[in-house]
Amino acid sequence: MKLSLATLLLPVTVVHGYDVWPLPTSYSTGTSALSISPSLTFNLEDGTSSNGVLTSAFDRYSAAIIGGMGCGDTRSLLSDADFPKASGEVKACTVSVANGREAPELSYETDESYTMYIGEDGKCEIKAATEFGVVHALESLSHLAGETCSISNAPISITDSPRFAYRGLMIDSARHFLPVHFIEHIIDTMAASKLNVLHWHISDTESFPSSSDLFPELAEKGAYSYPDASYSVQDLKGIVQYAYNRGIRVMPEWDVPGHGSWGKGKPEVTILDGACSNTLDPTNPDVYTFLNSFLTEMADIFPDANLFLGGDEVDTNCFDSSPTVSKWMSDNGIEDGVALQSYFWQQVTAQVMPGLNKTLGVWMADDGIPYPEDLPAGSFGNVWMSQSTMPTVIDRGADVVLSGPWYLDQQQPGGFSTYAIQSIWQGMYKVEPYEGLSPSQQSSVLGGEACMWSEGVNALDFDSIAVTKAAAVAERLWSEVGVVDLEDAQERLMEHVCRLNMRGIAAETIAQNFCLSDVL
Ligand code: CP6
Repeated sequence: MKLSLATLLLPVTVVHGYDVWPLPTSYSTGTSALSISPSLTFNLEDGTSSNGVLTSAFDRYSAAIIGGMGCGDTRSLLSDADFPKASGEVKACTVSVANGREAPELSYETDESYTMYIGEDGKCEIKAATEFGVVHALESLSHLAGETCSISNAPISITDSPRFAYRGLMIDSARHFLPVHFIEHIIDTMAASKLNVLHWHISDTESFPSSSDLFPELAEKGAYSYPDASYSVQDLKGIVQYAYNRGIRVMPEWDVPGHGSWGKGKPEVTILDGACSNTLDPTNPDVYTFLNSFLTEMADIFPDANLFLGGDEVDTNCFDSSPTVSKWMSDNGIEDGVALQSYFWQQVTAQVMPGLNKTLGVWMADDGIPYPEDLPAGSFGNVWMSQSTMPTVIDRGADVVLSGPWYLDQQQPGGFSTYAIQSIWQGMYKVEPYEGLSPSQQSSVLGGEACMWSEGVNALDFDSIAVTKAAAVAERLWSEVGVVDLEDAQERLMEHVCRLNMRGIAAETIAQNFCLSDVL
């Protein structure tokens, strides 16, 4: 969506007083207005060395801030009355990174904190421990600058860092294919709300879009359409790099042993004589050597420390309906399908994970399957059903990520009193990940994740269904525990939605207001 500037000749009232979403840890503002120079630059302080993350962030954000309305030529489109009298001009921001690195690492240990000061005279200073803190600071600056290339509330002093290190969005490219440029767009929407883990549910029963050099037949035969609806190895690497430059980790998921479409390209590893052709055969030793080879190749493409392998919703009838699997189970003293899943995960732990050097993540349902006891020490469970199962999962030995309350695609049938989005975003915003946990249990919570299952969603309705709600979750995971005032959040979220809309992101609006995107 390309927004035209010419329509700003319309008599619009430019609203000043932009806030930052999610709300920073500590945030003080004044009442002085500043203009932002159309030649705004970012200058590295002596001793801070430049690298790709910083230079690409400077390019993006100077373009976003200056390319916003009200700078240079476009400023003349607005009337002077739209700008409070500026007490100074922001011409340059000095940026310093305490622990600058050539290729900074993105992990739970990454220090994402930053401070930013903008004085009444236009002085601008950004300080961060790592390059990714600078990325967050620049995002915040772009919020403060709004769409008018000016700042209304100097002096501004921000000290900011996230509450949780894992702030995820899950996307599903198996039910509907999501083109590469659209995944980059999703990454932009994540950066706008400081989400930092893209959990990519790449494949499922419906399709297998990711390519592999070792096993090309997986995508050739498993994609909805090959190569059009597939990701080349180069595409996968490009998405990882795109996300990295924005401080976002990409955690890939190939769901096993169920929820798969391995059978289209490699039928020999699936259950061939049972009811479920989408299910890997846990009794076949070749399955583990195959997974090891495939995942070793993928580990190189996706450098993230986490690897997600699903484990959810295996129908035990998939095993019972197969004569060969049933016979193997009785020969080997494995009582039922639940015990066979335990066996599967024990083999993955013994044969697949060693050498990959990855932390394993799985979905953990209310029944606890896959059991933490069957997984490598240090594995984590994504709690996708009831939040009340968190203490049980933690006590059984897993770290946890909470996603159950945050299923973005679960639209509810509505009544007449209010728009569904109101109750949905507020319900999601109110969730407290530590609820019901003792202090020691709390230390096992890595964070949370909003999930966009895509059976009923494609790239065209993705933004409107996911982005506003994901922004609400993002504030819960970034801001302090006490940031719970719904009225205050509503005001700021409306402004954030307007900001996203101005950027060409079709986030769902939450209440009546005027946004410049309406007249563009
Ligand atoms: N696909 C996969 C899904 C779901 C899961 N795994 C799912 C189940 C219930 C709801 C929403 C999504 N569609 N592979 C469960 C983690 Cl309500």
